[in-house]
Amino acid sequence: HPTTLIPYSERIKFHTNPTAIKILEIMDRKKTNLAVSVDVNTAKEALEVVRRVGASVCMVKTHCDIFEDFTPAFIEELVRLSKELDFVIFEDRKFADIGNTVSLQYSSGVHKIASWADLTNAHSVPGPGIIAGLAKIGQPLGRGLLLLAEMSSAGSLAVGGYTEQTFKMAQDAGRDFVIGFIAQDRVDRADKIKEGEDYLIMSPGVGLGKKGDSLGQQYRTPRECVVDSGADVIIVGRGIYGVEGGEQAVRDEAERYRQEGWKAYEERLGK
Ligand code: 5BU
Repeated sequence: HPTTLIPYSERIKFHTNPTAIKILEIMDRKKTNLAVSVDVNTAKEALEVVRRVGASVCMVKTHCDIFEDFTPAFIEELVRLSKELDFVIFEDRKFADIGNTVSLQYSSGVHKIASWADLTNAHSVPGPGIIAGLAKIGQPLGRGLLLLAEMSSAGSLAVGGYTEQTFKMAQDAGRDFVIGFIAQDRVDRADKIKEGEDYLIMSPGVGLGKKGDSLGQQYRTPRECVVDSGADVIIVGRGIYGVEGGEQAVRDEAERYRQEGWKAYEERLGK
């Protein structure tokens, strides 16, 4: 796939969205294509994980509705850390409703996601109105959107024609807000992308140990994702924050995944 042969830094020129540009700049500057997912029960623990892994990542991924102690103060600290440690914040909200509803869910309620998350994502199942509804809120703020073209879980229905039409929906929406996909492969197929288009492919379901969990999650190694499947960003949750051995072990594990992901990226560039 042609995109996978271009260094992250040289892909900046294909983008107009400020969040896409920021992600590529950070990846190049910190030599990392690692995103850590902090799916712990409390905001307090999440901040502890972020302080440990922040230096090794280009992105921190949240599910803010998991935290039982969610407050605006948590967001303030997370945003402060994102500046201090140089990463973007991705709220993995997986919006899935009509445009009007998602624009309210994105801007309002307890979480006010658009006010702090650089990046969020959406299912394509409702049709292009979901992109328009989110863009109305997020685009003026410079936020970015990923569409869910595939999932890492066993038996996912986001395959084949669904995946292809999700790609087409992103392409039709233009390049200013939709910056890429959550996927397991290069869903922006070489025969479908147009001159000057560049999409970021982010893959969850990454682990160096286990091959899955008891609830359908499936893991591949960083090398399988980045070299074999052409992913640009690898997303790791339990493989990093769940490691036994305390604070230093989490730091070390994040660094191990960063190195694995970067080594795979260099291999794919032919370095
Ligand atoms: P894990 O602990 O590395 O299995 O966590 C993976 C994270 O990525 C978790 O937050 C999921 O909600 C998220 N995820 C995923 O695992 N697979 C997908 O296809 C998508 C998101 Br989309």
